[in-house]
Amino acid sequence: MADSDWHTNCTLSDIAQRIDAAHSVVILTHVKADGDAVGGSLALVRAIAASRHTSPSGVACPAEAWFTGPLPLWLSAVSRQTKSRSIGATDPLPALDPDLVVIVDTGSRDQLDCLADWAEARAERAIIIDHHRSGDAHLAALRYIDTDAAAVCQTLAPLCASLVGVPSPAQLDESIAEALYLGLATDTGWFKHSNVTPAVMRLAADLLETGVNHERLYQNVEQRDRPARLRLMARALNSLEFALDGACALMSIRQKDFDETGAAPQDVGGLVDIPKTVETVRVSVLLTELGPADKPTTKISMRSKGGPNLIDVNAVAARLGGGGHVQAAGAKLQCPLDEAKARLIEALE
Ligand SMILES: [Mn+2]
Repeated sequence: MADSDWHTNCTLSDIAQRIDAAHSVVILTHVKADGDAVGGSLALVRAIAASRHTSPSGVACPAEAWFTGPLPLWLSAVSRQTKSRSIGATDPLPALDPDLVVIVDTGSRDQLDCLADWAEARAERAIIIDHHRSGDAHLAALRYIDTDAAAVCQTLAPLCASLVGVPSPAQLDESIAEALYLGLATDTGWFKHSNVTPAVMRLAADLLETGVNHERLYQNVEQRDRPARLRLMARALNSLEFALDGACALMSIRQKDFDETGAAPQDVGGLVDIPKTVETVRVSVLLTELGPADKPTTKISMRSKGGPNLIDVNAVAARLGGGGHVQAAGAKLQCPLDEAKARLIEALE
């Protein structure tokens, strides 16, 4: 469900004022947080802590980030003990009732997972900061949505600077800058995608000025695979097939591939991009079979290559009840993998 009120209704300085006035702030983001979600959440907690002259890892820190679903394997390498919690579907909700909720990198009720009801009940004191094209506006009274931003961290950078009282992100503390750089780098495919603009590169340069170590961050985030992930990658590549005269690459991962390789759901991340190296491929699709066997669900991830023949995968995903961005989108279908594949090909055609 997305609504027509999905647009900006406040300024970043309104948001900074609300944050400054709050005694306690909880930052929420989408389930299965990625680099932008984690980076944006950590950057805000650190900036709020810095603005109050407290430690972002201390008990006195007035802000904390809450995550749901599986967390990235690299989280501990970037978290620096910044105040956060991971909340599972069966966990009791935290007793903390903050006076401000900031939702970053999503505005979709479904994406808030087990915190959806909790967040919805606090919409009057919630702020959404996002860059996605659709969302549930009723989740927050204040919304700042910039669909031109490559990453939510691009929007959060000037907000963080304003919170800590510096004129430019180049003057931020390196720990805040690293979190922002993480979001900017990962949402642009480490500065490869079409969303890389002069403003993205200028912000990246400003963040590097603070002492962010690009190579260490890249190693921490992108070069820490377990061997099981490569075994899963081999299964995915082995399933590779082409449709639409080679313009569409399809890979399938079935439940038994997870079982037999020992790979975890988060090991799937990034596999969908691999077939884009084939010249004829305009869209690459990964279908993942999710359990249980009696109620099969298939997750579809799509990535499209830029250029004159661009396929808008957000539009394809929308036809299947999903969404995302022009070049990266997905959907979840309540059907077996082979049926999902047929429906997808039909939608692509
Ligand atoms: Mn993002």
